[in-house]
Amino acid sequence: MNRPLLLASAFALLATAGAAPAQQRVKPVTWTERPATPPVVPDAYGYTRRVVDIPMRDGIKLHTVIAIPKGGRDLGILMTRTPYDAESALGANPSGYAAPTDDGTTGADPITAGGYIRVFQDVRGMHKSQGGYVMNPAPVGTPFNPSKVDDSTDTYDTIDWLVKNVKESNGRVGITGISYDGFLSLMPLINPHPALKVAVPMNPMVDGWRGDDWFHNGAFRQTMMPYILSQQATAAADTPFRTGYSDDYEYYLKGGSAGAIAAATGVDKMGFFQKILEHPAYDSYWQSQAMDKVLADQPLKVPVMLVDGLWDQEDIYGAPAVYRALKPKDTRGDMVFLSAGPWFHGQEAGNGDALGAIKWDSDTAKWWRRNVLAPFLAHYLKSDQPAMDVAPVTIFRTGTNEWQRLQSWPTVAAASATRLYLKPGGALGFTPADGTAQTVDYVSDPAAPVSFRVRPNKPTYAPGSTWRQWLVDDQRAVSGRPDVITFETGPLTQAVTVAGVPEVHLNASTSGTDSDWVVKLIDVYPEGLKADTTMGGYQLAVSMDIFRGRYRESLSQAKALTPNVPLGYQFALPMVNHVFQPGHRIMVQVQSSWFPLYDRNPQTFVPNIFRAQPADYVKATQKVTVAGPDESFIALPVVK
Ligand code: PG9
Repeated sequence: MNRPLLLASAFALLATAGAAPAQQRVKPVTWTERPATPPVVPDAYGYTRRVVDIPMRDGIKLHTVIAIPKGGRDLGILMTRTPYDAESALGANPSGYAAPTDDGTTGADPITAGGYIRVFQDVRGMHKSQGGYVMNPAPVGTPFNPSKVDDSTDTYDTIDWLVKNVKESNGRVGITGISYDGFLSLMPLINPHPALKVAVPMNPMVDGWRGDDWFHNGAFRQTMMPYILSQQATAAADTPFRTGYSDDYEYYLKGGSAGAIAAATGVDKMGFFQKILEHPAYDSYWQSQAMDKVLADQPLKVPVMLVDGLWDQEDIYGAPAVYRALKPKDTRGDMVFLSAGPWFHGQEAGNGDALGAIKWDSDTAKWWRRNVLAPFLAHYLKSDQPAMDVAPVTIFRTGTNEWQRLQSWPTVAAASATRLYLKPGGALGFTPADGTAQTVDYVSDPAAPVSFRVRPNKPTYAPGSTWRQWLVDDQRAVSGRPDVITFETGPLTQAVTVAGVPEVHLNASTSGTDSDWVVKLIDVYPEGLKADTTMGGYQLAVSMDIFRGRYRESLSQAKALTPNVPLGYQFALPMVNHVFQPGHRIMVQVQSSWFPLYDRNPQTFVPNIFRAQPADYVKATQKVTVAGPDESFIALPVVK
């Protein structure tokens, strides 16, 4: 090495002598404990798993997990399509839903016990499937699906592949799923594949505006915004919505309008939220994809059993709505079935002996899986098509806690409902009040909205959240509030059985130019119950819902309310099958906010509540008519 270079090297060496030694480049380290090829692990529950990416008619491949009973042949296929990760859904337990009972018998779980080939598939754009993701995509041919594919065509193409490539199959395919997966069990009823023999949509999302996940009668379910972010930001659905608050009530109150919160959290960048923002009313966007409406226009080709939770906190509208739409088409009475249990969202797949504090004296979910779902699936999926003894309607009657097998539902048609009148002095009764018009008044303050649950309101899916039981919370939590008005009968001297859809006929004025009305039908337990003192005085809501006043004249066109003029509001409450026992009281509560589940009505009419400004939120004096010719009442489907 020549001198200058030597010196330069020496200086370079000296210059670095004091500093840490430069990162010395080393060869890639291949040291590992992972075997070169993954081991073949024994399958759980005696199933062989096969994972395939099935090409759809447009070439997009959908990730599909197939669990085949070992050594099985001539088996029915039961499939579930999902946005919630097929591989994790079909994890240890191949049924993907109800786990086999601890005692090892799987009779309680007809899916695993049924010996079916179980198939789970990621929908387009979610998890390991290719393609773009659209929330509950509208059917092909409707205004908001410009493409040639939807979940109906994807299911058709998947079934076609399965019956041609799964040699253990008997060529008979069923589809089932809860909630979003329930929506995905309805879509294939449009132009069904000939191998599709049965559909069992459980708690399906059917109409996102009328009464399922996104709005109820126009009031926005803003605590679903974290779900929108999670589902749409990435295919892995792994984007958290961190509020920094342990109480959603506090967070959403400080956040202002739902639109402001969306802008602050990135939710406003999600395509589905942008559609919600653009379609706050029940316009063609919502109506054209309401699955009860869509299927009402389709020929009835596949037997379907709608499964409903009477206290479904997420999709209480869907199953009854589709049943109502399809039943008239079922002229032979052997195509459309309804099951309804005392369940929260999806509880039919788990343990059904209680819901929150309410005990049902038996595991209603297990009974239903064993006595209804198992024979129903077997009849359509097994090669020998065993006979089944499943009634058109299997519904649990709470209060007496008994299953009913009925030929039709509801038992009491709306036309023959009995009027339950809201009366002065907080009275409630089946005879109208005497005298001229009177009102019961309260002040609704958007700065102090009525909490839908005891605070702190944990975020919906936070660890320890009891979200799924909120519909059976004791309403005494808010009964004492001055902005919750209460009407109550005396102790019943004989049972009152309600079987059908209660309909609210509220007459009320507001000093504002918009208003929400929440009406709750409640069973009040007697004090000092000998059997179970913890339930003394419990106020169990058997049916309740919200209506956004701006839509009173038209669901598709918001219109300002005339201040201080009594106006009529008519809307249905979720269906009921309940006995108010002697000694119990019937109660009705009325309020004008249900927060933070529903966004606040500013009570000033603005074109779009998502864009309401702080100054728009004003107190309003509400006056509910409780006597005279316009006395408010609930048309109650009382069994006489
Ligand atoms: N209720 C949930 C959901 C359904 C459809 C759309 C969005 C959310 C669910 O449990 O899947």
